[in-house]
Amino acid sequence: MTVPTSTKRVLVLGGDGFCGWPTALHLSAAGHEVALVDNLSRRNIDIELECESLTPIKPIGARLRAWKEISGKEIAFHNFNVAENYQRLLDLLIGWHPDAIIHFAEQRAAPYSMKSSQHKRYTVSNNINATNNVLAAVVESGLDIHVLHLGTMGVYGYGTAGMKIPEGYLKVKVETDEGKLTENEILYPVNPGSIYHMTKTQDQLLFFYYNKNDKIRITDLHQGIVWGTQTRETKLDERLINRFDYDGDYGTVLNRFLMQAAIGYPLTIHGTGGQTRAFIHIQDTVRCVQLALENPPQHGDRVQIFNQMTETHRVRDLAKMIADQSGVEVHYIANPRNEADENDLHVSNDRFLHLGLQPVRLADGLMEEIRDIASKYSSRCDTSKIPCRSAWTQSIAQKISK
Ligand code: NAD
Ligand code: USQ
Repeated sequence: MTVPTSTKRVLVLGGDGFCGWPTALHLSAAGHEVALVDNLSRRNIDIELECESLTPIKPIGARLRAWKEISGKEIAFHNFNVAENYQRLLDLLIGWHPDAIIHFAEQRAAPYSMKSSQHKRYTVSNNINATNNVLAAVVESGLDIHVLHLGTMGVYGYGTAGMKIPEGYLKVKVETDEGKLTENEILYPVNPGSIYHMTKTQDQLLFFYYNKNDKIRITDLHQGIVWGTQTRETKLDERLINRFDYDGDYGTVLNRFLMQAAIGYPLTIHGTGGQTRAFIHIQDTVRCVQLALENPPQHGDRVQIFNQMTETHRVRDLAKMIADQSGVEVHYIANPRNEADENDLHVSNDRFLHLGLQPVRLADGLMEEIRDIASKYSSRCDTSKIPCRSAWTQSIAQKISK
């Protein structure tokens, strides 16, 4: 285990989740002092959806005891709702003095956010209030805390305007009233594709404002679709195993395809499969967060935005790659989402590459993931939960029910 040059005290919000849990272990292993906050809402959503992680995740207490036994390191856990329990959050900051907060604590599934008006309203109030509470509490605490947030590539939409999507800011030329061209940099125009993605665009504005007004140091990580399950630390003991979502609401496309290949369930391509998306392995997620934590913005810097992704792929190409390796069938089905059938996507990710990220290549990890996770736990899969039933509009709902 490496010891960082400067050990930080890090509060991980959403630390029981798919990205938060392995990040917490990774930072703890790297020598940082880590505490978690989570209201276990994601585990409650499993109960609502009557579907569990494909991997047998342990309760948070058992996870933390196992980590203590294996690493000798203690991680504290606080169970409260960041979006609702402002005072508890503020007291924790004032009492514990973190150097950094890593904010994962949001409802993160686009299909779940589109299921009904109740799910839309929950996602908006949970995500936006959580982010605003974090920022307001940092200001009220008077502490110099670096805020890192997990945002999404989806804030940009998935078009390219003939250029690589830059890391957050777009250079523009504006014609003044006198007819002169002036140069400026603005936040890249947002184009969300779901209520969930829309909350992330609102988060961006909150960051912009609190950074401008209160000089909070903020890093916003615009992450692509995370694939894979395990990291170096979660592999150390089965009690540390990470979550693997495969259902129609929370399962993301590549992990779903890997699980479907493992059980011989035809791959479910929405529409033409021409959607191109950005991807990153969970091992690279935790490395990127560590790099961003250990390279904070300077005082007075604007919000730092990193594109946290390593590869782009078209959905039908992913399906072909997995079908070629596993022999599973591929099915084209009506798309429950309101999204472009085909798009190109070129993304700049130079900032993490310059900080030394060496990406895990998709082509190298797929079969290991099928063998070690998807096949191993396939008996836990409830195939009735695989179809994506959340429709973006009523007319799409009618179309897909035919
Ligand atoms: P997840 O649902 O597995 O984890 C989120 C955790 O936050 C859960 O444990 C949940 O219980 C907790 N939580 C939610 N609202 C809370 C609240 N109000 N108070 C306290 N705890 C709360 O999701 P994830 O996949 O780990 O995603 C984490 C973050 O990363 C999200 O913000 C998501 O938008 C972002 N992200 C995820 C992916 C991906 O592919 N999984 C890709 C890009 C960005
Ligand atoms: N898709 C299929 N078949 C499936 C499942 C999905 O074709 O069985 C398609 C979808 O229609 C979509 C694409 O695959 O075009 C990606 O869907 P996804 O569920 O893998 O990803 P998405 O909804 O975009 O959300 C996920 C995470 C979210 C994160 C986002 C990053 O759940 O938290 O913010 O990826 S990004 O996509 O870059 O915006």
